[in-house]
Amino acid sequence: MAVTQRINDLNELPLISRQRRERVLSGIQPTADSFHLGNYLGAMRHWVNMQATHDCFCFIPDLHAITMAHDPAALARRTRVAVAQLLAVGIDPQRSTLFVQSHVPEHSQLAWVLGCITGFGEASRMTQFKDKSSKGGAERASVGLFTYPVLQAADILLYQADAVPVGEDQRQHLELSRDLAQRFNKTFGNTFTVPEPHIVKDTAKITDLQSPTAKMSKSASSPQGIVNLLDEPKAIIKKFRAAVTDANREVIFDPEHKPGISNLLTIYSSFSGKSVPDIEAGYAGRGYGDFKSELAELVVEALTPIRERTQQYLDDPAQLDAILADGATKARAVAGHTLAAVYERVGFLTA
Ligand code: ATP
Ligand code: LTN
Repeated sequence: MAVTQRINDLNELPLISRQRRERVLSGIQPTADSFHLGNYLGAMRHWVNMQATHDCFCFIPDLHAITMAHDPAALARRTRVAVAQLLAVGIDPQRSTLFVQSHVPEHSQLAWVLGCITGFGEASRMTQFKDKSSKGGAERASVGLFTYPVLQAADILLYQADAVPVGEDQRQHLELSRDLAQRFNKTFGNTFTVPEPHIVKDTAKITDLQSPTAKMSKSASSPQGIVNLLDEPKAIIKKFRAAVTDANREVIFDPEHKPGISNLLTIYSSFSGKSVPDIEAGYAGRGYGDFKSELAELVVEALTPIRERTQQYLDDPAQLDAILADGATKARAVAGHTLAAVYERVGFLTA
């Protein structure tokens, strides 16, 4: 296709349209056999709710999942389980575009271009890289782990996302995505929407039940501190009963002095829909025991249908594949459009 023809097409189909619904995009890595309460309350639940008002893109970043050493069979299994869990919590493939990152080659293609406008020093300041690379010795960290945030920027900018709902740990990566969008726009002409982070303060950092000042994380050392969406009721009850709490016996929200009980209160409030002061009032004078076991019951009640629905999706792999094929087609239509504009603007010849 002639270059002028392509430019005309781009003008007809503005990349950054003012008329469309606000677009949100987010992803969650397939790095465990189950997602956990932090992923659910900090991120996934917001994606589900935003489907009513936004044009949602929701994906599994499997390219990101190979930045650390991984087992190929586990990655394939976890990618399926990840998609099944997203469907089970309420991501609706009719309303949202649900896809797997590696099915859309434009992510890697845009990441290369963005990598060429990212400073080495800028990438070196990413705290997640510092944390993750220090675990195995910085020398042995992969270049992929280093450029991880650039690929993340490509994920976001390809879809012209207005907002990116994530937990607090992703704030710095979003800042980089914004910087790269602005830098590209300034250098090569207006091309990308500059995305806003959407971080819901109350649930932005759910902490580990065993170390209540650390983020609940798939890669945490002790499984006892992580409540998984796919845990059996018995395991959930056991983990809440053993949750580390604080010296006195009052159920009071005070993150600085009582991080354990405050984290449990946040979880309680999210699942019950009750405000923290109402919950505090309900447990006045009753101590931790009742509170913990009633919280465990609430969580079991909420997670049981999610676990059952996940299994139903896993039992029908053909349906899962069809959903993903459809999602990839929808995603590529948008991603291809942005990438064509980028290639044009940086001066690549039309193939
Ligand atoms: P890993 O340990 O493999 O880095 P993770 O458990 O931190 O994984 P991610 O896949 O990195 O999870 O994150 C998926 C989404 O869940 C992101 O939006 C992230 O901000 C959010 N998230 C992860 N952990 C928490 C948490 N403890 N509290 C709130 N949000 C969280
Ligand atoms: N780094 C993210 C996962 C991720 C992501 C994205 C989140 C990859 N690409 C794009 C939002 C938008 C994480 O949650 N650890």
